[in-house]
Amino acid sequence: MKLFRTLGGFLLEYQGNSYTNKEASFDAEAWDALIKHHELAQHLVQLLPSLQPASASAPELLAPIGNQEVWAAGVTYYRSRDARMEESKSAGGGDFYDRVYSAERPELFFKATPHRVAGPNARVAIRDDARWSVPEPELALLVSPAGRITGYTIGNDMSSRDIEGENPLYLPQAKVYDRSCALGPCIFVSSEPLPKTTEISLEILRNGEIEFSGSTTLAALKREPQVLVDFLFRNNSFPNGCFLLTGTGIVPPDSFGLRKADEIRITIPQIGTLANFVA
Ligand code: DO4
Ligand code: MG
Repeated sequence: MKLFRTLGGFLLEYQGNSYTNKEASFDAEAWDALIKHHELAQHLVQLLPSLQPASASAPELLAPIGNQEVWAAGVTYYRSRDARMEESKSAGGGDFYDRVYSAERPELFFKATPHRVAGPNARVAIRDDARWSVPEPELALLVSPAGRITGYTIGNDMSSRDIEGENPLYLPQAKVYDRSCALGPCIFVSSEPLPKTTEISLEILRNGEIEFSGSTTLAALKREPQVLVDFLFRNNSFPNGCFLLTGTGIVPPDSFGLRKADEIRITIPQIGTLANFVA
């Protein structure tokens, strides 16, 4: 089951049919009330009789976020550990990445408030003071206020690699700025874990041509999603639930940096494709 947030409300794709709600106003609070449900899949099925068949025209999609915080896990794939050790070596930070990759406690960091999040087909940004920026294609978890994974979406953890590489203490500046995160195109609602064979793929297009592409699978994710969530919820509450990005396993080579007008496409087959343009 797929749940989309649209300009006029929401759209639910279920068993080959599309349904929509018809409420005079469907704002961020209404979206929160919907997606924070502890039994989201069951709740949506119960709503079906009150919904209308959706029209054939494609509605404008919004990021599937209301008032949730977005958090992120880091160095959960060997590829990310490797690239970051290399880029921070001269700053003396290389060892930290290796240690956090093998430690019991994961790296978790605050990524974005809703106003910093871009939706499908919207602009993501590179910082004006960064020389080297990359997208990080990541599986994003929708987590209920009680700490249960109720759905999945696609996340882009845009990162300024030169700023992070200069000093690990610059991480919040490398990671958190306007339009540094994208989410979408929908929430794939399921309380079942995604299979390890699930593929995450990235394509970056420049002037319509593929400039970089790469892929990985969830088999390369070192930590179980629920373990990441359990650490995040230690002494931390999320009244509207939250989104948690699970780390990147695709890092373009050092010779690659994003440029303005590049198109970023991230695909996870069960969820769809999240496309964004760099501004
Ligand atoms: O340690 C820095 C951030 C790591 C990260 O964002 C990732 O591995 O995806
Ligand atoms: Mg990341």
